[in-house]
Amino acid sequence: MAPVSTRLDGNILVVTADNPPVNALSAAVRGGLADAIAQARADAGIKAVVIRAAGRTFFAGADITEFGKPPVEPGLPEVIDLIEQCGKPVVAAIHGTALGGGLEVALGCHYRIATATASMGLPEVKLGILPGAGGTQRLPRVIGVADALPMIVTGAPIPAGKALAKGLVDRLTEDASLEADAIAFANEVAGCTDYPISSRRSDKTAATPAGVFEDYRAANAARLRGQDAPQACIEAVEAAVSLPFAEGAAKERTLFLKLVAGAQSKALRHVFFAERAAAKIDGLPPDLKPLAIAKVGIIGAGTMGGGIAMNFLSAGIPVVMLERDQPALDRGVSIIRKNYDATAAKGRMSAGQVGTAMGLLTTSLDYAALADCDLIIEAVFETMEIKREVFARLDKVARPGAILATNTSYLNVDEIAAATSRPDWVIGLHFFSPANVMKLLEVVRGAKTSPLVLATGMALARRIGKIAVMSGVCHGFIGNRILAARTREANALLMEGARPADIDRVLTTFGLPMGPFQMADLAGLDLGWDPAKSSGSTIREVLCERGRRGQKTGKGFYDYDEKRNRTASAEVDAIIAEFAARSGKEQRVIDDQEIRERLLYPMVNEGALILEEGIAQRASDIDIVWLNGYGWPAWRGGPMFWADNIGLDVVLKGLEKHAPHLTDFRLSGLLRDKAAAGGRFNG
Ligand code: T1G
Repeated sequence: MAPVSTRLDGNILVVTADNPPVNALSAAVRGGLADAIAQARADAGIKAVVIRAAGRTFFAGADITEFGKPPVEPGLPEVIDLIEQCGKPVVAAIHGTALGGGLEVALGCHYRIATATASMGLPEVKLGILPGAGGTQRLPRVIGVADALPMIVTGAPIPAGKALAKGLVDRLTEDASLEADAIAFANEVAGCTDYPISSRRSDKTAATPAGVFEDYRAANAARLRGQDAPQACIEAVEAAVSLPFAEGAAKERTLFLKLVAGAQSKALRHVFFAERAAAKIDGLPPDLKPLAIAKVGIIGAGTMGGGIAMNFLSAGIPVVMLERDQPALDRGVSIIRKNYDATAAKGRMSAGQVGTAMGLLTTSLDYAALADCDLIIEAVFETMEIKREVFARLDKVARPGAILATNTSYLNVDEIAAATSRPDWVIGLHFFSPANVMKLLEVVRGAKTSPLVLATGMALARRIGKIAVMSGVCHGFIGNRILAARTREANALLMEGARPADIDRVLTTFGLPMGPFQMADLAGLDLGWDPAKSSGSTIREVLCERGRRGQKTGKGFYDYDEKRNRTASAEVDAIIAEFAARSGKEQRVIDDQEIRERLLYPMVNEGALILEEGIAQRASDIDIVWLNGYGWPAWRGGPMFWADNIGLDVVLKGLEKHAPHLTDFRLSGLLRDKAAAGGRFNG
């Protein structure tokens, strides 16, 4: 069936696109829109046009699956020009998410009405490109540069109410009456004199505050560093205010074509599809219906337990939180309240929403309070002994059919499950700290975890707004196991003469938010350190013994001023050199290239081992873990995608070159074989 149909309603031509699941503007849809405009121009009886979409949303953008393939006419810019030059009023009827090319189609229309629940935006920058169908030229003309610039450069959508306030839409309506209201609106504007089409075409140059571009560049320099698309977005909007429309559109096209062919956009498009692939579990029966989770129990009201609880409370799911004593419980509740108040202070939640969320929280000191929970998550101390004890108790109080989940970051989920009589109901739900903020959730499948429990875990992750990746059982699962491989090399490099600040700088220059020693100072060097037992047997112990316990003590691997600005410490370098000498380690100068290869290549190798062992379903899952759990720069696509692009043979040669220095290293056969065959991890 053609994805675009038309019908006449009196003198109004109603054009409906129906291209599930999100009405992407495929070649067939573009052709259908062009035909519909031609029909409207040819028929004198037609006085105005309504463009709408069936299903759950107005056009959600160009069809991303077409990128990288030979272009098919008509192109989207041409279709939008046809709409704008139709000669009769065209009204966009927007519901759902009008995104990218979808909003650009709406901008080519002369009027826009939207449902109150709709949102709209130009997220192309998140794909490493820019709005390539007139968006950078029309949006500034419709809502002004000051409002258009952040929308285009950040890709963040705005709700319909804000769009109305900015003049991006002309009227709000309800979902149920959108089509009828759009037709009524079209009748209103058809032929009316005080809304001449010429005044509605967006080719008038927008007024621009002086210095808006310089100020924006200065305010966002750190955030935009290394990324091509945001810079190009700013350049395109500058063209919108300095050039006539046609020349500005040509500039936009040139910038778009350069970006879409570039490595960063290919990486970001990989990420887009990888995130969606991660939600799919190979081999699960397609008709498997996840269990309903109506009440969650959480054992442990510490930072993790409180953060985990917030995910469910914010999703409207009641939580009962358990602790060993009342003071710990009270502290936990106050952590949650403080976090919500901070969110409300930033305008991200209303006081009412905070009240509703807090109203869903109950607390108890008694395991019996968990008896009617559908899911119980343990977030207690990270020792196997304590976790097995907790699960043995849960086994006695949890109702049959309740899912028992551990939040362990490293420990063996099968061993924990074995403490119960129901290992098929046990799963790992590894949240990342802060659990109410970090998007990543590793869903750990035990050897006996049932498909139903696994499917429920994955569905629940989506419901609470997490990006879930399934992992098998190994020490550290996917993310932390790869982090451990990097940490081993970072520590070895210290002993061989690299300075903490150099190692961190190589990684932050690469695009990671922090290096291992900045992270260590933030977390605290004295995690798990016992002064009574300390024997100066590691660099961290020596630093702790010298009072260098991390940022919180004003010094760790770095020195910190009262504003927590960090500076490299000559004292630390001396301590490390002395420790290395005592350990019989030769110190030498190590260049950035060696540091980078020795930190990143072992990560790729560990990812390959994880694939070989079936711990991860696919290489792109590993990419998604490191993007969303550790801040790997999305415009590099993830560690496995990045390795594919530099060449697995280059990675292998680098590992072979550094082999004499590598610590606890086992070369992956998969990496070796793929390198030899000129293969890629990501297909
Ligand atoms: N093209 C092709 N497929 C798309 C698509 C798109 N634009 N958007 C979504 N899909 C697929 C997706 O892969 C998944 O497939 C299914 O639809 C459901 O998506 C010229 C050049 C709209 C908010 O960046 O943000 O316009 O896995 O799981 O969570 O300037 O999809 O089922 O096989 O994400 O409800 C700009 C991208 C494109 C919007 C819905 N537009 N999409 O979220 O469902 S570039 C975007 C989204 C552009 C112009 C430029 C979200 C959504 P499958 P989903 P969702």
